[in-house]
Amino acid sequence: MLIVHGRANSANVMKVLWCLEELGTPYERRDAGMEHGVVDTPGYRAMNPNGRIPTIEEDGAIIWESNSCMRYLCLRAGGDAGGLYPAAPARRAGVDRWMDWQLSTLSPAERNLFWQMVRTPDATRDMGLVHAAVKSSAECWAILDRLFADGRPFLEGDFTIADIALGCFARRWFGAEVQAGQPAFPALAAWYARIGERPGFVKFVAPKLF
Ligand SMILES: N[C@@H](CCC(=O)N[C@@H](CS)C(=O)NCC(=O)O)C(=O)O
Repeated sequence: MLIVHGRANSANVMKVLWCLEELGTPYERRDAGMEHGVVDTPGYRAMNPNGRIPTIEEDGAIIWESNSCMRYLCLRAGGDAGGLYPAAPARRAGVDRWMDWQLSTLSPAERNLFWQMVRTPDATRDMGLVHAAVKSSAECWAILDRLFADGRPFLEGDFTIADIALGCFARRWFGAEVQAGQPAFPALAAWYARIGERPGFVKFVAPKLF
């Protein structure tokens, strides 16, 4: 049985759970991280020396880094994983670049928006950090808003794991929990509504952020 280690309210774990749902792959999830602990135990560190979540464990294979986890799930499904991870080099690289961009560019830009608005008590919230994060992440989301203005339904045309990776962080941008003067991005919002119809999003990403 494939095991996913990680609490379900982590955006990076959500990616993996949504991907598993798209693939129809059976799995077991075990809580780890934050109030659940586990990540600092020697056993967990032996699997994932970063002490971060998610980690996937299957038949001796250990995979961490959420985007690598999704790639693994698609590769083990075979072919192009029902279109989730296209096989043609240029199309696959097109998907990969958005996943790398999410990790390297979008997430650091957006991080304080989520942490300050959702995980920091009102009394200690630093609105300066919130506004800086709105500004820096708006620059990222504006790139996607311009991309979707050409009418494409998903990032690379058809729905792929790049939409999952970005969709989990779009949840923070559009979430009622983090409204803090963000600009409206109509083409981006239309994409967000499209991915919002997918059962994996409804089940794992749509619930209230905490
Ligand atoms: N780049 C990593 C980031 C992993 C990460 O930072 N995960 C967070 C949760 S989203 C974490 O482990 N937080 C510590 C904890 O939950 O104890 C990935 O994409 O998997």
